[in-house]
Amino acid sequence: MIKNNKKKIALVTGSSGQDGSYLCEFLLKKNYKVVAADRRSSRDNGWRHKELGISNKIIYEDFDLTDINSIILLLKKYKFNEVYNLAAQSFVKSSFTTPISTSNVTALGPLRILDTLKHISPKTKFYQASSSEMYGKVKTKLLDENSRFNPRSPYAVSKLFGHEITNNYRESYGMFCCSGILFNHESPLRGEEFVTRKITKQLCEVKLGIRKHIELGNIYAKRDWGYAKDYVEGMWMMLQQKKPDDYVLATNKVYTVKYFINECFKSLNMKVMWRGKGVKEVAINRDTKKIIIKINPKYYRPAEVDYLKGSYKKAKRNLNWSPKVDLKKLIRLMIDADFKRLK
Ligand code: NAP
Ligand code: G4F
Repeated sequence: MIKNNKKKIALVTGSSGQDGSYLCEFLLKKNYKVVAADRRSSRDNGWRHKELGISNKIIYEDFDLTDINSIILLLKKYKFNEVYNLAAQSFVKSSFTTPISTSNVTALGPLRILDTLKHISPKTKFYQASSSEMYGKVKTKLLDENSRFNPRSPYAVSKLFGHEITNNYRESYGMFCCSGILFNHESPLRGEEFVTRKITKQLCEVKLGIRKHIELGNIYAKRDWGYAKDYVEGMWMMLQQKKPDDYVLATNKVYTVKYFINECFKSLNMKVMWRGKGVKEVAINRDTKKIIIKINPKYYRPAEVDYLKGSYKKAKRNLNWSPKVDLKKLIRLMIDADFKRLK
């Protein structure tokens, strides 16, 4: 078993994703030895790690959250101080078309790690990436650690299982397990299928004349959007506390997708007018008179989460965590990065 007496060793699952990449970067800065566990992918070429310049500082291990032996081997090979379980089928829309594989990864995945840790390394601290999607159809305007969960997608149901089983291992076996109930967080490293990055990238393409228009779904959904880099620091803070607990990380602010789009227009210096309603709603470029945003019902979901706004009061009180980047600044960061890549 590989130990390291000087440096702490952390395992990051889902390290190729948005949060995994920033978390690896953050832990390296904290002088951790970082083991990144990812499955072989024909799509991802490690672009995020390359952009952050961290590829040669990380130990990469082959791993799949559905493959119990890959988890056992990994947890036998290293004596981890901390395990961050960020791997998931994380795209809500896809969970409706692939509910069984989503549950296998997103619900049973954390259980596979927890149960293996219980047998092999029960003192290792464990972080589970829980989600504000678990609240689903909300009854209260401001959501916190005590609000009721009412999940609306196979993804959210799976995350709720992961959340509850993490609590169960903490209570039953005294393991140091924390769940971060994270509200939406975005960045220049966000996947292009998620609405914010889809908008920033595709609007930059429209601005540069590479694309004619964008097609979107429900632009009246409201989200609490923060900056991913702030949120990975919060994950680490949770595992540095004396006692394990669950925390909401959020910004306490809520905006519609349409508001996000309008802020992007401002940021890109584009003058636009909105016309029509429902599936006929469009955004028209005032100068060219061309339609640049259309609604396409194919982006609607069988069940929608209309509203999510979180309170980070407990994280502020216990961790001294608060979000540093507001929506305007976040949009600036995303648009600047997309422009730079496209040029
Ligand atoms: P992401 O960019 O989609 O990354 C997900 C990661 O999971 C990718 O590295 C992916 O690898 C990996 N993965 C998927 N299936 C796997 C499997 N079977 N075995 C091993 N790895 C697998 O997601 P993110 O935005 O960074 O989010 C990180 C975590 O936080 C996720 O669990 C997500 O559900 C949760 N979360 C995110 C937010 C948010 O707003 N970003 C909010 C709340 C919770 P591939 O590249 O091979 O697909
Ligand atoms: O960007 P989204 O796909 O994110 P969603 O569904 O809120 O999920 C994200 O945040 C969760 C935390 O609350 C995470 F757990 C999860 O892993 C993921 O990171 O969609 C945001 C909203 C939705 O209401 C969606 O219906 O935007 C709406 N939307 C409108 N048009 C669209 C589109 N979403 C996408 N992806 N693409 C569209 O064209």
